[in-house]
Amino acid sequence: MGKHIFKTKLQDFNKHSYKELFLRNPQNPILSAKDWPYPVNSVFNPAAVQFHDKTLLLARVEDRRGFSHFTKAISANGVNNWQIDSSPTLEPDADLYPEERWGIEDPRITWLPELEKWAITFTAFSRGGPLVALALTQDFINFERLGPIMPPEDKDAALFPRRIHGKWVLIHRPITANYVPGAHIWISTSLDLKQWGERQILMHARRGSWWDGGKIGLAAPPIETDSGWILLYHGVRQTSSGSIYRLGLALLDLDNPNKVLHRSDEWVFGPSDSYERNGDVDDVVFPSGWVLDSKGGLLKMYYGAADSCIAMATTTTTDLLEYLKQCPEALDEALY
Ligand code: BMA
Repeated sequence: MGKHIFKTKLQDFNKHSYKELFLRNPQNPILSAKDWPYPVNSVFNPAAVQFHDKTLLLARVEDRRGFSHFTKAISANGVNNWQIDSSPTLEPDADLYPEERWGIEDPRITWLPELEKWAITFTAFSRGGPLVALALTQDFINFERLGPIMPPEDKDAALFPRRIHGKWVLIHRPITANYVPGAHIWISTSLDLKQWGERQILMHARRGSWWDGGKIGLAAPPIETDSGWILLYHGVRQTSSGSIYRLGLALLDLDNPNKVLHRSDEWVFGPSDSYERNGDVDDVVFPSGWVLDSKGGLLKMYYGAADSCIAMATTTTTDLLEYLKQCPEALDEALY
C-alpha cells in the first residue's frame, strides 16, 4: 500500500460533515424527453458552451431504437426557456461515416481560438466498438467531420483549447489489455488534429473498494487556470446491484498537462436526488460540459442524470482550486 492512503485518517473524515462543492439547481432536472419537440426516449450527457452570450447545450438524444444523435438547445439563462432544434442537429451518417453505425454519443466541446472553430469530440459507436471521432463547427448548423481519431475501444475525449509546446493535446479513455486492469485516462498529442501519438496514461483508475476503483473517464473538458488545468472526471464503482457513477477532481500542471499535481481522494459529486438515482441507468451523474460565467466566476456544470435527463449544478473555479490544493499530491500508481 502506498503512503497516499494514510494521508487522510478515518477520524478526519468523521469530524465534519462533507462540504458540498456543487449546488444543484432547484429546477432540476432542467431538460428531459417531455421537453423535446419530437418523440425521443431520453436526453442526457450534454456538451455545454457559451455561444453568442447564451448557453448552448448539445444534448445526447436517444431514440427508441437505442441509437443516439445530438440536438442543440439554447437558453439565455442556462436554466429554462430552451429553444430546442425541431429535428436532430447532428445525426449519425453511417453511409459516409461507417463508424457512426450505432449512433453518436457523449459530445464534449472545446473552443479553438487558433482555428476559430468549436471542436466536438464524441463517441461514434462503430461495429468494432465505441471510438473517438472529431467534428468542427463555427455555427452549430454546419459540421465538418474529421472522422475517427482514436480506434475502438475509446471514449470520454476532449481537446485542450490551445496547442501546448506546439502540439494539440487530447484526453481520452481507451480500454486497454489486461496488463494494468481497469479503464484509465490517457493523454495524446497531435500536430494536425488527425494523427495522434505520444500516447500515455495520465491517471489510473484506483482499485479495490475505492469509489473510482476500476474505471475512470474525463467528464467535462479541462479548464485553464493560473494554477493549472482543472480536470473533472467520472469514476465508476461496481456494486452487486450495478455501477455507481460519481465525480472526482484533479489538477494538471499548466505547462505540462501530463503531470497530475493533485487528485481528490473523495468523490465530490454523486447521485443522490431521485432523478439521478432512478432512470434508464440508475445511479449515474455524467457531466460532459460546463460553462464559466466570466463576469461572476460561476461555473455551471451540466450533466446527464441516470441516462434519462439533464440537470445542472453550480460551483466556482475558486472553490474547486481551494479544494484541489488541499488534495494529496497524486501518485501515478496503479496500486492504490
Ligand atoms: C458510459 C457511457 C455514458 C453513460 C454511462 C452510464 O459508459 O456510455 O454515455 O451515461 O456509461 O450508463
